[in-house]
Amino acid sequence: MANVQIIGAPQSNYVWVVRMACEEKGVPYDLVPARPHSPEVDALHPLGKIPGMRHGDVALCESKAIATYIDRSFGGPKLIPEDARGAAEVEKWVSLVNTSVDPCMVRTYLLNYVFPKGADGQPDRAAIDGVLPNMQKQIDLLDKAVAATGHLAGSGYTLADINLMPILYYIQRFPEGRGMMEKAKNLAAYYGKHSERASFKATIPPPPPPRPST
Ligand SMILES: N[C@@H](CCC(=O)N[C@@H](CS)C(=O)NCC(=O)O)C(=O)O
Repeated sequence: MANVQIIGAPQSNYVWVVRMACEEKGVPYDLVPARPHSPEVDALHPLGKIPGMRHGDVALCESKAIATYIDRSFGGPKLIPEDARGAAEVEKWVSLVNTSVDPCMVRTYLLNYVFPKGADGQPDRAAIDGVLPNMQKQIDLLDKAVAATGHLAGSGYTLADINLMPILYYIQRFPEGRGMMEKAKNLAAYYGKHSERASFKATIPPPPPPRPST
């Protein structure tokens, strides 16, 4: 059968997640660059979001569904444990990150820097400042969550960790996120360790967002 196709822009944190899932399992894949709401993406996602995936006659959207399909269809290390409790722990963290952390840290904090909408094309300071207390709260809870095992779920590297790593990468491109990460000792150690994984290094998106001086 032809390779898995991952459809989307490599800069998307969710595209990055499914690429890392392939890399961790040793699944060959072709990245098909495509923007949200382009015809090839609209054909896969009812809301035009990335990533999409094609594999033979399987067409999918939504990063969690794609990563689960890859995990179950191929050999290699399990990204979602087989036991009910282990799988539920991973599900819990993917859900928490996708419904709370991503809206705060990516959709609000990061995108205000990357796609500035303030006066004179500058980042909207009020929007950024407004999200910082919530972001700090989330950094604190993540710092606590990884303290015991160095992982979000159980004691191994799972989809829960894969799903968080791109977000931690991106927030450190900007001053407040970098400052929060520096102070969150457990989370900083977690990021430092897992960013050394081959799956992470092989999928770092080109080019990184600019790093404004502090
Ligand atoms: N729940 C989706 C979220 C995907 C998502 O939000 N992708 C972003 C890029 S990181 C996107 O396509 N945004 C365009 C839009 O929302 O219109 C998933 O897990 O795949």
